[in-house]
Amino acid sequence: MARPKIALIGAGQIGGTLAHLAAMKELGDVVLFDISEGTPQGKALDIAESGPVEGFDAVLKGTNDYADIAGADVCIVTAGVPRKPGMSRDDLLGINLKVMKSVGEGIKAHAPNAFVICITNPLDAMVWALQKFSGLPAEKVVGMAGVLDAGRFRHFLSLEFGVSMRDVSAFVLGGHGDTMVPLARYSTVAGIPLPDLVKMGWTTQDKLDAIVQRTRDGGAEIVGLLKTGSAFYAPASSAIEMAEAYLKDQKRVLPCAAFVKGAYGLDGLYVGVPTVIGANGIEKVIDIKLDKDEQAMFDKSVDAVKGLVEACKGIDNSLA
Ligand code: A3D
Repeated sequence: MARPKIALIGAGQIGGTLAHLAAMKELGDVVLFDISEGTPQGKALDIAESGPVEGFDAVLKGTNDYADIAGADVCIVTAGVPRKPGMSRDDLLGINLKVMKSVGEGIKAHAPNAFVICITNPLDAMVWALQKFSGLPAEKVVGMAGVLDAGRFRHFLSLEFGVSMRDVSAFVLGGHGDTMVPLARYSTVAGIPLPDLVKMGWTTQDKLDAIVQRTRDGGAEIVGLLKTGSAFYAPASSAIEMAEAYLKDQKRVLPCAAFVKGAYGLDGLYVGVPTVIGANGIEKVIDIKLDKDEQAMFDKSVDAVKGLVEACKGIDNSLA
C-alpha cells in the first residue's frame, strides 16, 4: 500500500519542524510547499539527509508549485507571517487572510479530499476563512490550538506538582487568544481535579490562577524571548498529534478549533472545543455543560472570535 501523503503549506519554522517530525514518525511521504524559492527544497533535502542516520523511510520533496500537493491525505497550513514582540495575533489578520485565500484555492484544486489542519494566526478566524476559500467539508478543516494550549497548561502544572506530565491532563476551551478558557475542574493529576488538589493543600488557588494566566500568555512569553518569531516546536508536535489521529483513525479526544453548529448554543463558528478525531475528520464535538463562570468566559471568547470573523468579511467581500 502506498504511504500516505502529507502536504505542508508553508515551510518556515513550524513547516520545517512538521516535516522533520512527520518523517521521523514515518507518518507518510512529505511535500513542503512555500512561495519562497529554495526554502522548501533546501529543508526537504536537509531532512531527507537525516533519514539514513535516523533510520526512517519517507520521501521528502520541496516545491513552489501547488500541483505537487496533488492527492495529499493531510495538509497542514502554516503559510503566512508570525507575530513579533508587541504584536497581538489579531494584528496578523489582514495579511494572513490574503494568504488563506491562495492556500484555500490551491487545496481546493489539488487536494480536495485532504484533512486540513490550519495553524496560521489569528487561528480561529483563519481556519474559518480557509474552510470557506477551500470549499472543503467543515469536518475536514480544523484548527490547531487547543492541543498546544493544553500542552502548555500541562507543562506548567507538572512543574508545580513535581509529577510527570504524562499524569497531568488539561482541558482548554474557546478561542486561541487572550480569552482562551483553561478549565480547572476538568484538568487533573492522575484523575484528581485541580480544585480538589487545592483543597488537599497540594497547591494554592493563587498559584493555580497564576498558572492559568501563564498558559493564556504562553505564546507571548515565547515571542518575547525569541524576538524574531513565535513558538514552533510545540505547535508542530501538536499538529502532528492531530494528523496522526486522522491517518491512523485513532478516535483521539483532542481539543481543537472545530466548526460548531448546535453544540454550545453556537450557530456555525470555529472555536476551540473537545472533539473526536478519526478517519472521517472531526467525528464528534463534545458538548460539555459549563457552569456560570465558565460560560461567561466562553461567551467572551466566542465574542472575540466573532469580531475577527466580521473583520474578515469586511476585508474580503466573497466571505460575507
Ligand atoms: P514562518 O517561519 O514565518 O513561516 C511562514 C512561512 O509561510 C514562510 O516560509 C513564508 O515564506 C510562507 N508563506 C508566506 N506567504 C505564503 C503563501 N501565500 N503561500 C505559501 N507560503 C507562504 O512562521 P512560523 O512557521 O513560525 O508560523 C506560521 C504561522 O503559525 C504564523 O501565522 C504564526 O502566527 C502561527 N502560529 C500559530 C500557533 C497556534 O497555536 C495557532 C502557534 C505558533 C504559530
